Amino acid sequence: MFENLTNKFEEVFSSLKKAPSLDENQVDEGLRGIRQALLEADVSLEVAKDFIEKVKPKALGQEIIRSTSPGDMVVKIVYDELVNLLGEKNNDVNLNAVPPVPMMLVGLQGSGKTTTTAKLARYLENTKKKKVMMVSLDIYRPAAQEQLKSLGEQNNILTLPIIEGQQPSDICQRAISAANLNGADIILFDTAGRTQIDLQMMSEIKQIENTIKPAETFLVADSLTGQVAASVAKEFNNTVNLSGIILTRADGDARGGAAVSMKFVSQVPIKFLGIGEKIENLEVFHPDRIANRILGMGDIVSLVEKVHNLQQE
Ligand SMILES: Nc1nc2c(ncn2[C@@H]2O[C@H](COP(=O)(O)OP(=O)(O)O)[C@@H](O)[C@H]2O)c(=O)[nH]1
Ligand SMILES: [Mg+2]
Repeated sequence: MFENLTNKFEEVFSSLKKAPSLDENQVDEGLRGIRQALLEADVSLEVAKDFIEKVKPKALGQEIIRSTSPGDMVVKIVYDELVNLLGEKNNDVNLNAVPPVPMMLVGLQGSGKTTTTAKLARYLENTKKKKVMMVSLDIYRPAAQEQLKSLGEQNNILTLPIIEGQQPSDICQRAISAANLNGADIILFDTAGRTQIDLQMMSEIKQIENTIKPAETFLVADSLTGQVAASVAKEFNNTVNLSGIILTRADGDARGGAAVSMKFVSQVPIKFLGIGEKIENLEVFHPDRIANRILGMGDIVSLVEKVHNLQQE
């Protein structure tokens, strides 16, 4: 992920770092390169503009330009702003509710909801040591409920038995009693998507939200759709109270624009990345580590220390 962005940033930074001193023109040129890199990654114009506006006055500060290592200091400023843009820190999954803790996954059709439901169940069982029950509310697509059932069977995760023809609100009620009976700590509700946002889907997920009162509502969004993913999140967040984004297909996304824009555009933080089709291919999203990866510098920590030392001098 982020290969393109990383290559561009490396280009910009290598010329900035080579310069023994920096003037305003050189900083400007570097910032133009960064802006271009963001736009090519399919970050929205608004996000790119805001980013540059935040970096610029800091990078042009006298203490930076006059320092002995101005290039490194600019890298540090860009790194800090990138961490901010990505969401500062990861807020862990909220388990702070009376069990069985309800959580729901929403999103467009094909975004990866059902696969991600199983990945998340695996994560919560392995990492949080919780017993999870998975429930499909996708009554529209043939075989959607069976898809979740077989993921459960393959991976030894509890699912709610299917009753044909039952409506989502009744399935929700049945799930809560079944989870209580089975001693499940968490219920994951996989919902039905549409190819595009429509009123019916929105009113259905709103109803589910009212019924189950989820501790977490995750939007599952396809990283490959770039800016669109971020605006889809914004729209969903107008209807339901999204608590986090799970960005899927990050494994195939060389551009990474969705990851970079998501928080800014939708106001919702990314909590996980889907990085493959397998059940274990779910990664907790840490903005600082991702910023590190984007800037392509394995040793940003030592760079930060170096800058810190320079500032002490
Ligand atoms: N490469 C990759 N494929 C994924 C990822 N997440 C889901 N998929 C695939 O996307 C397709 C649609 O997933 P599905 O869970 O059925 O989507 P849903 O319609 O939202 O429930 C399946 O073929 C999944 O294997 C991911 O993180 N990486
Ligand atoms: Mg599905």
